[in-house]
Amino acid sequence: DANKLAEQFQQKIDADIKIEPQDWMPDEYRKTLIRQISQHAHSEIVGMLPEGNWITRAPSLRRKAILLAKVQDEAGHGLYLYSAAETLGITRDEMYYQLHSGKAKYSSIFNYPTLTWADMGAIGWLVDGAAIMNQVPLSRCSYGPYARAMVRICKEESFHQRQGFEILLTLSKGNAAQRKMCQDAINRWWWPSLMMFGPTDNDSPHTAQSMKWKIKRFTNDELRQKFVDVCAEQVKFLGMTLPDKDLKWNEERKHYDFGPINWEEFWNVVKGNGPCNKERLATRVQAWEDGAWVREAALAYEEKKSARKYA
Ligand code: FAQ
Repeated sequence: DANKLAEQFQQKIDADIKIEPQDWMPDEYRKTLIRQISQHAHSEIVGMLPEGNWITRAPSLRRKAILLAKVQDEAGHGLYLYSAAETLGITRDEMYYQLHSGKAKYSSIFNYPTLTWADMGAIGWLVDGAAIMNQVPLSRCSYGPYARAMVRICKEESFHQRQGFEILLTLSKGNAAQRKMCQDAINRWWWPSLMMFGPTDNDSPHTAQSMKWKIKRFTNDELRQKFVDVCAEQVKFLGMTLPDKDLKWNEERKHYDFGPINWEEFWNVVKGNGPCNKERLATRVQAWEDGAWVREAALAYEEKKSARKYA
């Protein structure tokens, strides 16, 4: 019966046995994964837009080629993740519909503008840095297809993170204007990056259950703290600072203390009222509509081909 199945399911999870698409799973487990994986996929797709803004304005051919490759990687991650979500019984069209109609969430971070070239560095260092901190544990999550997708994605994210740090390192050794640009980008991206980890554990409705199911291996606050600890050290190599007067090593906790996060700003962005929410969504919808003829042509070609086969 249902209770017995649920019990056996939890035993598998406790024994670190992966759950695969054909296995029995509780409805809520399936729903949670569809929610998280589709949001993650949407984030990769919308996440191409802030950087896409700089492809035509990259300062050199080398920088342009690297940025183009990075943005292409993100498209790949999105498609990979949509495939993982499809194994749970949702169609890609349904997920696209959810995104384009504004119903689906995607990471708050991609609703901020990219004002200067230094933002490409800050996104790589901080946004990809935060993404890796969150995604490495996901490669051990209980759902097989999601865990396996994370392995390759994390390898590529590590490269993205380094390229971002290298952009900032170059700027940090430049002239006064370049150093100022570098610090300004760090100042603007720091707090939104901390918000990527989600609300504090007390305000996170999904964390407790997702930890039990080993979808999450660490809580939002645990991952955020690890990220702060890493960045507080890395920023020293740039000779820059993080915009937090309360950032201070706590010898007792063996962690950095940090200042309060503006949760009002966070929820405001999540609800659709961030600086670029409307622009991002409109750009995605436009791209979808502009691509309609390609999808139609591909379908027509496929139909012709299969008609020929059976004629
Ligand atoms: N933005 O109870 P929790 C990338 C929502 S990296 C918007 O804590 P959960 C790579 C949450 O969905 C970015 N919404 O939820 C890249 C929930 O709403 P719901 C993507 C947020 O799921 C780099 C509600 O708040 N990474 O794309 C955010 O247990 C550079 C309550 O929250 C992933 O998606 C937020 N920041 O924990 C690309 C990683 N935080 O669904 C381009 C996978 C929370 O009830 C350039 N996801 N919410 O309506 C996760 O690990 C989790 O879903 C969390 C949230 C940790 C994000």
